[in-house]
Amino acid sequence: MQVAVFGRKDKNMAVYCVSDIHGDYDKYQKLLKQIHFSDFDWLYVVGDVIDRGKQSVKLLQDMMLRFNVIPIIGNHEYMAISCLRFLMTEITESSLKTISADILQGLLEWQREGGQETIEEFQRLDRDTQWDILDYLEEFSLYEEIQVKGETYVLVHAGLSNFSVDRPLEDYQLHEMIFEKVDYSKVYFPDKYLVTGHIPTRAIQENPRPDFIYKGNRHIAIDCGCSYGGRLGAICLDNGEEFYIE
Ligand SMILES: [Mn+2]
Repeated sequence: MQVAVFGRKDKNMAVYCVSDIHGDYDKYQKLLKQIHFSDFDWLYVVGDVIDRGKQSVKLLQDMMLRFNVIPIIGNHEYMAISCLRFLMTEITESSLKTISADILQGLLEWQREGGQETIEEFQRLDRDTQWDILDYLEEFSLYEEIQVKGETYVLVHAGLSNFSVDRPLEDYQLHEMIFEKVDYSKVYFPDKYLVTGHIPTRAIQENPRPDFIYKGNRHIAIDCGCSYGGRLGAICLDNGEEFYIE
């Protein structure tokens, strides 16, 4: 994957990261307003756009119209893709026979994790729009590596399982990047920052500020617990400024 380099062409542009919005369209819109998000800026959404909240589809539909909002896959998108792909195929006698235990298990798990709200919203769409949403989800990146003002950031939803500093990022499998939490007590890359969501910062032992962005050991953890009564947090990578929507 090519490393996007920012901060050279336009000194007014800024690069922001947010994660775990979980269908809270209103907080997302308030955030865009608070950061004065313009066509010169970039917003990386580091996974878990959907589920739990009531406006996941509305949120996706806004994101997909913006060339400068870059989505990275989270475990919730991964669950949704396999379930929606199944639900979109017509239920015929032959396909009913082929419902595997894996698919049923996947549907139950997605429902338990807050997928029901997303399914209900999805069902209200016409067929073409449903396919558009599914196509969009399938376009999410697995990770992004970017340079901002000379610093390098690796953006990945959950972490890097089976980590080795010499292992190229493109070598990691999906399940190694979206499920297991990172070890915040460990520095992964001595010369890069690891930007992750997935674990609300209130659950990070080393974090003195629950529900605020956590920085330490070259980690930047940005899930401020939006879907758990916390807040939506975002960081500007150009200057480290933090933004919060209550
Ligand atoms: Mn997650």
